[in-house]
Amino acid sequence: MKQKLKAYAASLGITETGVAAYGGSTAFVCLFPYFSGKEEGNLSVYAYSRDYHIVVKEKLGRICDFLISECGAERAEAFADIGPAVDKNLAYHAGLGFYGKNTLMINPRLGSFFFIGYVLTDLVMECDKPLEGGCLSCGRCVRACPGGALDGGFHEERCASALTQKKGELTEDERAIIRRAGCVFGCDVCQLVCPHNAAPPPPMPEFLENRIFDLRRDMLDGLSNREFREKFGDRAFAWRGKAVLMRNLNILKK
Ligand code: B12
Ligand code: SF4
Ligand code: SF4
Repeated sequence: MKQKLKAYAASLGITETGVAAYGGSTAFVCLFPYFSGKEEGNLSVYAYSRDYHIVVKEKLGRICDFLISECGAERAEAFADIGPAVDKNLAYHAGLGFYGKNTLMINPRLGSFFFIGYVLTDLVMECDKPLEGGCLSCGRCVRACPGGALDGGFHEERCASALTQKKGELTEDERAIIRRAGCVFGCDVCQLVCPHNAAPPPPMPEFLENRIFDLRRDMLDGLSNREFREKFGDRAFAWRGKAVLMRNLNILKK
C-alpha cells in the first residue's frame, strides 16, 4: 500500500515522500521543492509565488482522496505548516532529511528549499527510518547570517525572517538586521550559502506561476486592509498584514 501511495504522489510530481508514526496515526510526509531562482527584489524566494499553504494543501487533498478511495483508509487529513506536528521533526523521522546548522531540514536530493506537508491517516503503513549523517557542517550559514542568529544554536530574536514578521516597533538593532538581510519578508541567506543548495532541482510548477520578486510602496499605497487582502490574500507575505510590510519597506529605504 505504501508503494502504491508513493507512486501516486510521484504521479502528482511529489517525488520525496516518507512515512512516520505520529500520535497514534500514520503520517505520510511530502516535500515540495520551491526554488525558482533568486531574483533581484526584496522578497525571499519562498514568498514569490502563490501562498505555499494553498498549493501544498491542494496537492495533499488529492492524496487524501486517493487514500480513502483507493487504499481503504477511513480518515485522511492534510496539513501544511499549520498542524499538530513539528514539521521538520516529522520529515526527519520519515527519513526525508537531516538537520542543517541553519536549523532547516536538508534532503540529499533537494537541498533545503522545500516546504513540508503531511497527511495524517488511520491507514497503517511501515515507517521509514531517519537518514544517517548530517549536513557538511561547513559553518557558512553561521558566518553569513545577517543577525548572527545561528551562533551557538538558533536565536529567533536575531533572525531577519522572524523580524520581518514581528509586529510593532522594532529596535535599531532589529532594523539593522533586516537591512542587512535585504528582504521585506523572509530571508534566504542561510540557504543560499549552503553547499547542499548548490544545484537545486526545478520547483513544483505551481511555484513558477505568477511570481512577484519585489514589493513596492506604490503597490500598497492607498489600499484599505480589505483591498490589500483581496489583492494579496493568496500570498504568504500578506499574512502579517499591510502595516508590517510598510514598516519593513521603510526600514529598507533608509
Ligand atoms: C516558527 C517557524 C519559524 C520561525 C522560527 C524558525 C526556527 N528555526 O525555529 C521563523 C519565523 C524564524 C521561521 C523562519 C523560517 N522558516 Co519557518 N517555520 C516555523 C514553524 C511554523 C514552526 C517551527 C517551530 O518552531 N517548531 C517548534 C520547535 C520546537 O521545533 P523545531 O525548531 O523544528 O525543533 C524541534 C525538532 O525539529 C527537533 N530537532 C531540532 N533540531 C534537531 C536536531 C536533531 C539531530 C534531531 C534528532 C532533532 C532536532 O527538536 C526540536 C524540539 O522538538 C514551521 C512549520 C511547523 N509547523 O513545524 C516552519 C518551517 C520550519 N519554516 C520553514 C521555512 C521555509 C522557513 C524559512 C526558510 C522562510 C524564509 N525564507 O524566511 C525561514 C528559515 C529560518 C531558519 N534558519 O530557520 C519550513 C522549513 C522547511 C525545511 N526545509 O526545513 C517549515 C517546516 C514550514 C513548512 N511546513 O515547510 N520559521
Ligand atoms: S533566515 Fe536569515 S537571519 Fe534567519 S537564520 Fe537564516 S540567515 Fe540568519
Ligand atoms: S551552510 Fe554548511 S553548516 Fe550551514 S547547513 Fe549548510 S552545510 Fe550545514
